[in-house]
Amino acid sequence: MAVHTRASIRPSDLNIEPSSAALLSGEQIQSAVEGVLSSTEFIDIHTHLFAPEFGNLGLRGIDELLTYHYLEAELFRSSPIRPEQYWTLSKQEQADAIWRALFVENSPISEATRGIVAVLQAFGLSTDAFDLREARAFFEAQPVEAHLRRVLKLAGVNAVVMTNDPLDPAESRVWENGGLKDRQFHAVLRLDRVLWGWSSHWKLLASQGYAVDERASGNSVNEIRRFLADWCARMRPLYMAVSLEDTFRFPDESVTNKILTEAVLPSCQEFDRPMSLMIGVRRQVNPAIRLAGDGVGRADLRAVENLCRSFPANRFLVSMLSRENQHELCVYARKFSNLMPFGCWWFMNNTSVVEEITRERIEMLGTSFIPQHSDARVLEQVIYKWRNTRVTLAKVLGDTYRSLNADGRAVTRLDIQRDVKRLFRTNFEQWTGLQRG
Ligand code: FIX
Ligand code: ZN
Repeated sequence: MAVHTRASIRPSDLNIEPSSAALLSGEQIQSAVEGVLSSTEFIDIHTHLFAPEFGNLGLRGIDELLTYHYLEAELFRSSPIRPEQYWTLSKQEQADAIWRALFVENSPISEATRGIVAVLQAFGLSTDAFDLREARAFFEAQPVEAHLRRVLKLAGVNAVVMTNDPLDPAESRVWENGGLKDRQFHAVLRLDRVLWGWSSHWKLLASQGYAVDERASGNSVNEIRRFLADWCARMRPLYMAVSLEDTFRFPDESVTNKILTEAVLPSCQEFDRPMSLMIGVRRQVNPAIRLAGDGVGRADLRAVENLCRSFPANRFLVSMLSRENQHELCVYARKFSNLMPFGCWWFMNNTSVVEEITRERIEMLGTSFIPQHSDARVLEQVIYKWRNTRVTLAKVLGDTYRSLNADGRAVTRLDIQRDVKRLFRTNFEQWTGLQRG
């Protein structure tokens, strides 16, 4: 009986480049994987970057890179400066202090300090200068628009998903005056202040004309849905999102649960938007160091189990902050097709952990997950965060395809292109309809 296999298909039948349909030998796999990873442009599904029309909300340049809260946390471990002293300094003085302590007086071997070195290298700047004059002059001289496109090209990213807070006055002004125009940037309706910050922020909705109250009682739920509908029309968000503490429980009697189940998830269904849950932060365990003061805690993933089961018509993009929650998340994703694990969030975004988690996810989910997002807060960070991801994925995917080859199935460049595209584009496009624009 004739068995039709890929070997029996002529590339000309599929109008494809003959070499990409060729079966790769074990030796050829690694360079094919690296080639495909470097030639595939990724979608960065979660960042804190802003399109040019948001002006100075978008951070870039050496002073912002160095005063990144990851580096501030490391400064206070390697310098006698006290947080209260540090906050009295100007941005430039803060950057100088961080450069001196972490790059001059110590070796920049942490993930975050190595990132700065990689960015300087990418622009041909010296990586071991005693001060920041050269770097400052370079970044100050970069025309905003051209620099933005160049950075995204260097990062191999052609679509950037922002984090947009409808209750942030500076952002609201932009949305109310023309909104987003840049075709490489996409919006997300971030609802932290509405969901877990309700008691402090409900008045903001009331001041915008929504008849809500502190307990979200009476007609508040309908008014919150009206608020979400108005912002969906204004922002055309790809998804709605919230970060939640490690203590998050579902179901419970909290206002957060009430707003989530009676307003947000029904609105997600109404507008066919996924809901992103980023779970496991312990907010402000050390308030003295501000943004750097958040910690991590292991969460009870039964909340995710209950949400996926109770809301089968909703799609959940889920990222867990604690390493101890990753295996459970993979198992739950095997149980619920409305659950998409994504990214190695924040304290997880270290090469050794990214490699471990990605191997586990491939073993348990194949290509049905989204491996990474940058979480970049400063533009140029996408350069090293995506370079690190490509290096790690080349290692993991290379091993995976060599194992498949050893199992008895050869792979082609086409297979690798399809899989990489699914991991870093198609999964997200299908869940958000990004392609449909
Ligand atoms: O909640 C989030 O989106 C987190 O990513 C941020 O709050 C966090 O400060 C961060 O920058 C992590 O990388
Ligand atoms: Zn983030």
